[in-house]
Parts: sequence; C-alpha cells; structure tokens
Amino acid sequence: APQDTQVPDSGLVRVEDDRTGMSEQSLKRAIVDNLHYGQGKDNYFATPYDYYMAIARSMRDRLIKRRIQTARTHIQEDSKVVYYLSAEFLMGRYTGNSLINLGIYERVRKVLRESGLELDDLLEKEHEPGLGNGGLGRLAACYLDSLATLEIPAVGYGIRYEFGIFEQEIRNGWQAERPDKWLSFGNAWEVSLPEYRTEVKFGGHTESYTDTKGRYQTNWIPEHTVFGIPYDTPIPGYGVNTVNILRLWKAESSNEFDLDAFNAGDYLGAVANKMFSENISKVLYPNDDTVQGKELRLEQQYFFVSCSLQDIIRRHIYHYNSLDNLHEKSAIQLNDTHPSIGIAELMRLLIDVHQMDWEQAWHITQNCFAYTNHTLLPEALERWSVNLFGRLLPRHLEIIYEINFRFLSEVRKRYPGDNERIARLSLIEGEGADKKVRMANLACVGSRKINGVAALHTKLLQQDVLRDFYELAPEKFINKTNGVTPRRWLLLGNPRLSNLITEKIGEAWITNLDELRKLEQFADDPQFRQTWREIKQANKQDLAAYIERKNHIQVDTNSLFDVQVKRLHEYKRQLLNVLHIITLYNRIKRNPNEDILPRTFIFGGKAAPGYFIAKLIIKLINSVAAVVNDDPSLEGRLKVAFLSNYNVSMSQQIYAAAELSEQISTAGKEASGTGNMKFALNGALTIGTLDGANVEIREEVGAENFFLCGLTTPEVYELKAKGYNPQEYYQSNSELQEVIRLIACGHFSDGDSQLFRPLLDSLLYNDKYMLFADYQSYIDTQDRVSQAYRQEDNWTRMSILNTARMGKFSSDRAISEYCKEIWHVEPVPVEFKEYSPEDM
Ligand code: Z57
Repeated sequence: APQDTQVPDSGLVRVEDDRTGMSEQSLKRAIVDNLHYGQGKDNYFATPYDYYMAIARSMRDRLIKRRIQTARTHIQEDSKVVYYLSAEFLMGRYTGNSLINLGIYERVRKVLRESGLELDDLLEKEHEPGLGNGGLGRLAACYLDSLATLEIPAVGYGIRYEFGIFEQEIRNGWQAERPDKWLSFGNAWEVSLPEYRTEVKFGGHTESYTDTKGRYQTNWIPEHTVFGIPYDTPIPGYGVNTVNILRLWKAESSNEFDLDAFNAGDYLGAVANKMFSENISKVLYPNDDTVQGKELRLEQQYFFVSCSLQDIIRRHIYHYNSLDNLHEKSAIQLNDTHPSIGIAELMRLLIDVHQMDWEQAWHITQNCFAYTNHTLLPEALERWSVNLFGRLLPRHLEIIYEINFRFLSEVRKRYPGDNERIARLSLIEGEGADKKVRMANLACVGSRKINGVAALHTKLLQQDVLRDFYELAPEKFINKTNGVTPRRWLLLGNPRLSNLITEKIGEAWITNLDELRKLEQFADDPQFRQTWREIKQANKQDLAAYIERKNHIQVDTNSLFDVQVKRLHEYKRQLLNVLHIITLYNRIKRNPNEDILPRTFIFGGKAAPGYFIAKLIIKLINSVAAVVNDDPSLEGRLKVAFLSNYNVSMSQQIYAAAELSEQISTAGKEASGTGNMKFALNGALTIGTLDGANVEIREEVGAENFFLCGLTTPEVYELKAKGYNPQEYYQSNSELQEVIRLIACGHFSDGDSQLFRPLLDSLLYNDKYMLFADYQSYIDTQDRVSQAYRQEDNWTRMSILNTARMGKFSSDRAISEYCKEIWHVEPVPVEFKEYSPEDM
C-alpha cells in the first residue's frame, strides 16, 4: 500500500486533543470546531446562541470521554450502583455548572474575551431544563451533583418531558401559563440511545397457566405497548473524573402496535394511536405538594419506572448472568411515592419474566428499595382508585393484592383482633367502588429503609402519618436532613462571595462545606465586614437592575431586600408576608413621619394552574405592589416586586442578593425546605417558624442569629385540638383589623370589594394555616428585624456567621449519610486516561 506521507501523523493527536484538552489553546480550537461542524457557522454568521451551543458541545465532549471511563471502571470493579428514581429533576442550566465542575470556568471566559465574547451572556442563551416543580425536583438535582462529586456510581432515572414546568407570565396582575418549549432549539446536552429502547405494556388482562416444569405462571396480555427511548445527560462531579448519567425516557409508539392498525387499513386510527402513546412523556404535571389523580399521571409513573427497572435488569444480567445478587449490586431510591409502583413492577419482572419464586423475588425487592417521604400534607399522599389501577395495570393489581395478603397475615399474627390497625396498614383503602391503592403503604412495605427529609419531619412521620408502620418496624425509619450543592448555590451563583471566601480560607470549602467555619474568625474584622457588605451591595445592584428591566420598578439598593421565593401554597403563607406589608403601609399612612426601615419585598413563585386561591394570592401581591410602589407619600420606603417565571437560573441571582429570607410556613407543614438553606449559605438572615429544616438551621447558626416567630408544632396541634377560632385573634388586634378592612374595602382592587373575598373569608372563618394566630408574633419579629438591620455592623456579623455555619446543609453531607446508612455504597475513584489507538 502507498505510504501516506502527505498527512502529518500529529493530525490524530490534534483531533483527540480538541475533544479532551484543557489548555487555552485546545479549548479555543474545540469551540471553533464545534461552531463549524456542530452549528455549521463561522464567526461571520454565528449568533450568540451558536456560540452557546459550541461551548456546550465542547464541554460535553470532555465529559463524554470521562463518562466512558467512569462506566468502564464501574464494571471492572463490580461496583454497587445507586439508582435514583424520580418523576422530577429540576436541573437548571447545565453549561455553567459543567464549566465549574471541570474547573475551567475562568479559563474559558478568558479565551472567549480574547475574541470579544462574554461567557456569562452566552450562558444565558441556554434554555433552562425545568423538568420539576420545586423542592423535590431540585433536591434530586443537588443529589446527582453530590453523588458524582463523591465518586459514587449512580444513575438518575426519570422522564424526558417535552414540556417542563410552564412559563409563568403576569397579565394584569394574574398568573398566566404558557408551555415551556425547552427542546425547540435542540438540546446540546443529551445523547439518545435508541438501541436501548424498552417496551412497556399497558391495559389488557392476565392469564394463568402451568409451565413445562409444572409451575404456576401468569401471563399479562396487554392492550397496547409503548417504547421508551433513553436520553442520557452526563453528570460530572466537581474536581473528579467521575461522570455519572441522568437517563430520561421519551415515549414513542411501538411499531408492532401501529402495524396492526395500518394493516387493517386504518391509517388515521393508527396515527391517532401513535399520538396517544407519545402523550405519555409530553408534559410535566405542574402540581407541587398536591396530587391530581389523573390516569395519564399513573401512565407516566409506570412508564418511566418500568423502563428504568428493565434497564437495570438488562445491565445486571449482562454483567453477572444472574439476578440472584441484584440487591447486592443495586440500591434503588424512590423519590416520594411517584415511582413506588416499581415495587410491584420489580416483583412482576422477577417472577413473570425471569421465573423467580415469590419468596426470593420479595427478598430481593425489599432489599433493593428505599423510600423517601417528602410531605406531611394529606392532600399530597397518592391513592389510586383500584378501578383505574386494574384497568391500566391488571397484573400489578394482582401482585399488590398478594403482597397485601401476605403482609396483613403477618400483621394479624402480631396484633390479633386489632382490626382498625389492620385496616390502616392495608395497602387497600375503603370498600366497594371507591377502593384505593395507598402508594405510601406500598412504598413502606416494599422498602428496607424509609426516611424523612428533616429531623422534625421524620419525627412527625413516626408519630403521625406513618405511625403504624413505625410501630411495626421502627428499624426501617431514619432521618436524612436535606442538603443543597455548594457548587451551584454558592460557587456558581455567587462568584463575588465565593472569591472572597476562597481568598480567605482556601478552596477546600467547595467539597467540604464545614470548612466555612473558618470564616468565623473574620466575623469581627472591620475590613472583612466591609468587603462582605460591598459584595452583598453589588449583588443587590445586579438584582435591582434586573427588577428595573423586567418590572419597571425602581428599588432602593440601600433598603432591606426581604425575599420570599418558593411555590405558591397556602401553607407556605405568602399571605402572612402580605399582611405585614400592609401593616407597614398603614403605619406610614397613619403617621407619615414614622421612622420605618425602607424595605424591598421581593416575591417569586408559580401557582399550580388549577389552584385558584394560590393564583388569587399572586393577584393580591401584584395589586398591593401597584398601590404601594406608586404612592408618593411613602417616599419610596416600601417597594413590592413580584418577579414572574421564577426558576433555577433566576433563583441563583436572588439568593446572592437577598438579606432577609422568609421561611414562615405553619409549623408542622413544611417537610424540610431547601431554599432556606440556599439563602443562609449566601448570607441572608432567616425570619422563620420552627418548621422543617428551619429548626436545624437555627441550631447551627445559633438562636441569636435567627429571627424566630410563630407557634411551635405542639402548639399548633394543641390549638387545633381545643378548637381554633381565628375570630378570637382578629377581634383583639386592631392593627390586623385595619389590614383586613383595607383589603376588604377594595383599596387594592380599584374599589372592588369582592375580588379578594375568598382570601378574606378563608382567613376570617377557617384559617386552616393559622395566619391570624401567628400574625402578632410575625409582626413583632419583623420589627426586631428592622431594628437589627440598622445596626449595620452587627447585621453583617450575623450574616457572616450564617454563611460560616451552613456546613451541615451541604448535599455532600446528606449523600454521604445515604451512602453509609441506606445504600451501603462506597466511592469508586476513576482514572483519567488520554485517548490511545488501542481504544479502537
Ligand atoms: C415537593 O417539592 C415537596 C414535597 C412533595 O410532597 C412534593 Br409532591 C413536592 C417538597 C417539600 O414540600 C419540601 O419541604 C422539601 O424540602 C422538598 O420536597 C425536598 O424534600
């Protein structure tokens, strides 16, 4: 063969280097390469979006190389793997986070600057993946970051929704929803793997038969089948070579199914069926902390769980050629009850498909699964009607009945004759036509461990919601207080503060958040305090500019930035915050010279589209804003801004600029909260009730650095038991009366006294979340906040101490506890090997 002397053999090295290299030169070449061959543009034609795509692809290349080595290492070492099953992953933008975790954010910024491009502007072109509602979905995202950073083999499994959480617009003060078309300009981060498509059955009936070995078997003959196509996104750890994956399933119609209809000549019918199948992964249900018992939702849950378990089994058999040790090599975490159908599905796969006997299958299943509960609200507990369930998943209903029969036989032995207890423990609730499958009970029975998400929440689970299960198997219960990733929530979101911290104490805090304690020594250093304040001030200015641009409201950056951002829900009590704003408004109106601390009240959050009261609260906030912001007699002392379409990207900027964090849920209602942690990490002080993780935040930062208000959980229970009457509080509080009357007379609604009636009626005559009971305590505490803010030096000191003492709330701490106490998995370090010709 002729020698190829024309081509210099360093050409091969250059291609490889462009995809993995970390030098300025190779990064620059990589971006140009991806711009040309990924986007088909040069610098004349390229838009900022093209540049964003080129940067994203350049990072993806680097991660894919490490992903391949991670996967190889996990197989070579027979590693146990964590599978995190979640209907939601609220990831936020990937690209900035990848730059951070690869450790080349500054370098890429410099490279781009040399060509007149601003990295931060380009990163804003990424359409945020909003495949979650709120806390639960964001927690899953933080946990994936920590799993990779701790070098734990892990896969996140979920649904590739075509439409994520809706985009919120404010029209005339009201929330309006628009679909989130996040995929319409392509997704640089995902890789589809059609060869791993997985079939999922729905409907039909079951038949039993005796196989050739004389064993009793069941066959499920479905009414139709759907394919799941996996889409992988790499999840890099910080400063390590481990790259895990998030595997999301997209529903596609199965060909066999279509063919029948096509062959029968029913072309349009076949296409309609195709659309039916593909509906499954179409849209995220926009409810947080409540359930909407819709058939499509159960289809979604079963669809992604079945795909994921089949995927786990496929890879396990390929590796070990047996399922006997499945539970020794897999830990499957159920993120709430949404994936809990997995318990019945794993039983079905082991028994019907892999011919295992019941006892062994049950042993494996119980030892694979663990269940995280995220709520105490009764309206958030999933219960599916047996009717619907049996129609959609006939085989699973049989399996659930069998699990229940065996479980209740054991319960009866332990508590003979205690029929009420047996009825409460049963996986099936009620009688006759409205029988329900209780998914939390299924999750408890089928799991080895059950955890709550904050100390108080776990205690209340044991005493209340899951009391019978706790009495039956106390060793299953364990607390795992939530945590948040310091990479996104400090390093990426607050570069000014991160730089200061690193300057002072080095960078170890990034992966060991307890290191922040070293900041305590500077809490009394005037120079440090000054810098600390200047940073908050600069972040406030950035946010003020955003508010000016979006809401056309001018805010005073010397005012206290008082922030409540979270989903709209009555139990979170945004309305109590509004009552305080109106209280201050009335005080100024009563006495124009009253010495009131200037405040900017910032709100953000989405209401479930069908949650009328939550939407009316948004309308009220905007109506109060319209009156307050324009009133010259206030001399700019009070401003209210509702920021529309609150999402992960926006929240990063808000936490960095916040000074007061509103965490005022009715005690006993918020399971944990995680926003509370992000605020304090960024130096905001908390005004909060003794609820969820607030209790532990206060313990860590010290009571003197936390503004406590409201009833405690036992006080709430007592008051409820003796018969809570909001009128008692109302009649004896003139300031509260003044507030309510002002809303009632239409002051904030152009004289319309009916508009806010539903809110006022619910407060005056029911007040389920006890706003009136906590009103005075909240107002008094807010007055203390105002005084404290005026002692600038001491406020700064408290702010520094809040950040310094947030170590516990790193998701790295939470995940290492899960690893040791629930999953029994160990880190598996991954080596980075450059490309070599043997890779072929
Ligand atoms: C959700 O975001 C949470 C609980 C739920 O049951 C559902 Br559904 C969605 C939240 C809790 O309300 C928060 O208190 C908690 O911090 C978060 O889950 C993560 O655990």
